[in-house]
Amino acid sequence: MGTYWLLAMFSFFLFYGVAHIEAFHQTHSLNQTYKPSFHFQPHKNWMNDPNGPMRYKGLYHMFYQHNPKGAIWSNNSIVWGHSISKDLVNWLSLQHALIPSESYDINGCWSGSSTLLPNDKPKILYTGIDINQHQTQNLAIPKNVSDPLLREWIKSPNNPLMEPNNVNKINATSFRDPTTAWIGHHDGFWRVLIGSQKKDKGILILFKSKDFFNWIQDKNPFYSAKNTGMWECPDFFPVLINGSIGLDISINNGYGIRHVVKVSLIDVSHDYYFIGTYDTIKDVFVPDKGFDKINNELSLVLRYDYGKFYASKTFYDGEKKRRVLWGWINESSIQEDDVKKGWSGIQAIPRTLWLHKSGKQLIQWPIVEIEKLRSNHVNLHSKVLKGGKMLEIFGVTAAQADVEISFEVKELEKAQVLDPSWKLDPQHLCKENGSKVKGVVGLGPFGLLVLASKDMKEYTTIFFKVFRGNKKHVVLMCCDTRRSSLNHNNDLANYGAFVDVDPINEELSIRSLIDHSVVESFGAQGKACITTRVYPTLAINDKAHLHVFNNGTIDVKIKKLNAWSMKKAKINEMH
Ligand code: DQQ
Repeated sequence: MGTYWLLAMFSFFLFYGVAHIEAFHQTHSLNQTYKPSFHFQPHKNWMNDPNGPMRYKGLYHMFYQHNPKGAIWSNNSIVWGHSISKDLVNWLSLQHALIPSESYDINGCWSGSSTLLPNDKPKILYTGIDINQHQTQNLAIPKNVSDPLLREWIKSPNNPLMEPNNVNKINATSFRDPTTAWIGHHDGFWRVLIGSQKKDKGILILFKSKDFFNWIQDKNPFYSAKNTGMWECPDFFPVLINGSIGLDISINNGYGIRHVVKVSLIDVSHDYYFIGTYDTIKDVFVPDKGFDKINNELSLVLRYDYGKFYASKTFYDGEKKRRVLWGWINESSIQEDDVKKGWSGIQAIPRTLWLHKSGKQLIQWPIVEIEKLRSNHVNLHSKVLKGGKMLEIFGVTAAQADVEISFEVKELEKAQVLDPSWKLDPQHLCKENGSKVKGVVGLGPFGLLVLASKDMKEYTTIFFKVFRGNKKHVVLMCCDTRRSSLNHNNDLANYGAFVDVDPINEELSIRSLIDHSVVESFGAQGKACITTRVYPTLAINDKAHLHVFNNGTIDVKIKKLNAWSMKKAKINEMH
C-alpha cells in the first residue's frame, strides 16, 4: 500500500513537473521568438496608444496606455505607463504616471497629451472614465518640476475640467483624447481639441481656456465630417511649407506654414490626416481636400501608414527642431497566443515628419538615432535583376535588420496598363498582383522578400508594381503577409498604397526595419509607409533569410542596396 502511494505520488509529481516545465518552455519560447529587439514596449503585458510624448530637461518622456494586470485589453484598469530615454532608442521604465483613483477616472486613465507651458511647466490632459462610465477630461501636473524624470504626477483638485452634461449635449461615451494645447496669439487663450461624434459624424470639439483650469466649449466644431463615426486620438500641428524642420504647436500665425489634422477612425482602425489652413479668427480647420471633397472614399484619404498603425501622436522636439510621430502597432495574433507570450502591442519606431515640397503630403522617416544600432554593413551596386529572378542577401541577421534598396527601371512603355475598369483600391490591386504572381507581362512585382524560411514555405514581401496610367505612371506599393506564417490563426493580411512618385526621375526605394514579428517599410523615401506584424514559425532568428526579387517580366536594376544587422536596444528591462 505504502509503496503504491509512493509510486503514485512520484508519477504525479513527475507528470506535473514535466508538464509544467513544458508549458513554461512553450510560453517562454513564444515570448522570446516574437519579442522585438528595438521597438518600444513595456517589460510585459498589454500596451496600446502612445500618450503625451515630450522632451523635458534633456530627456524624452513616453507615456502609454497599459494594462499592468495582463496581456489583453481591460475595461477598467488602464493606466499611463511611463518611460524615459536620452536617445529615443534605449528606454528606462518608471513607475506608472497615472492610475485610476478618483471618481472621475476610477474606470481608467485613457489617452491624452502633454503641453509644455512657458517656463518649462509640463501639464498632462487626459481622459478619465468616471464612476458612471462617462468620459471626462482631466489635468495632472508634476509633483516636482525640478526632477527631470518627472516621476510623480498630481491630479488637479479642479478635475474634471471638461465633462458631458445636459447643456453641452456631448455624448458621454464619445468624448475623449485631448490634444496638446496651443495658445491663440490674438487673445492669449489656450485651446485644445477633443475627439467625438454626433450620430455618424466624426467631430473635433474645441475648448478654450485662459488659465488651463476653466475650459469653455466653442460653438462650432473645429472640423467634422459625415459618415466617419467616432474620431479618436486627434492630433493637430503646424508644418513648414519649405523645409523639414518641425514647429511648436503654438506657432499658428504667419506665412510659410500649413496645418495638419489627424484623426483615428475607430470603425476602420486607421489614422487619416489632412493638410489645410487653420483659420485663427473663426477657429476652424479648412482642409485642402477633406473627407467631403473625396465623397467619403476612405481609400483616397491620406494615411500615415497603410498597414497596422493606430492612435498615433506627434510631439515637437525643440532641441532637435523636429516633429516626431509615435504610433501603436497592434498584434495580428489571436488573444490566446498573446496571453501565452505574456505581452501585446508595440510602438512603431518614432518617425520624423515634415511636409513634402509639393505641399500635397507628409514625408516620414525613422529617427536618425535608430541608425546607431546598425552593424555588419553589406552593400551592393548596379546589379541587374532579370525578370523572374531572386537574389539572396547574406551577411546580416535577417530577423533583426535595417535594409535600404533602390531600383532603376527602364522600358516603362512595357509596363502593364492600368485598366480604368479596375477597382482603384490599392489593397485590392496588391492582392491581384501579389508577389507570387509570376510572368505577368510588366514592371514588377519587384522588391524585398523578408523573414523567409529556407524552403520558402514562409516569407513576407514588400514590393512595387508600376502601371501605365492615363497620363502618367502609377506606382503601387504592397506588403503581402499571406505566406508569412504557417500558423493560419494569425491575420495574414495584404496591404497596399499608391505612391506619388515619378519612376523615371525619382528614387524607387524601399527601407524596411525588420524586427522579428514586425516589418516597417518606407516607400519612395518616406512617401508611403506600410507596417505589418508577422509570426513566422520557421523563419525565426538565424533561420530567417533575406532576398531581393523580381517577379515581373521586365528586368530591373538594383541601383544600390545597403543592409545592416541591428543590435538590441535596452527597452524597459527589469531592474
Ligand atoms: N484608446 C484609448 C482611448 C482611445 C483609444 C483607451 C484609441 O482613449 O480613444 O485605451 O485606441
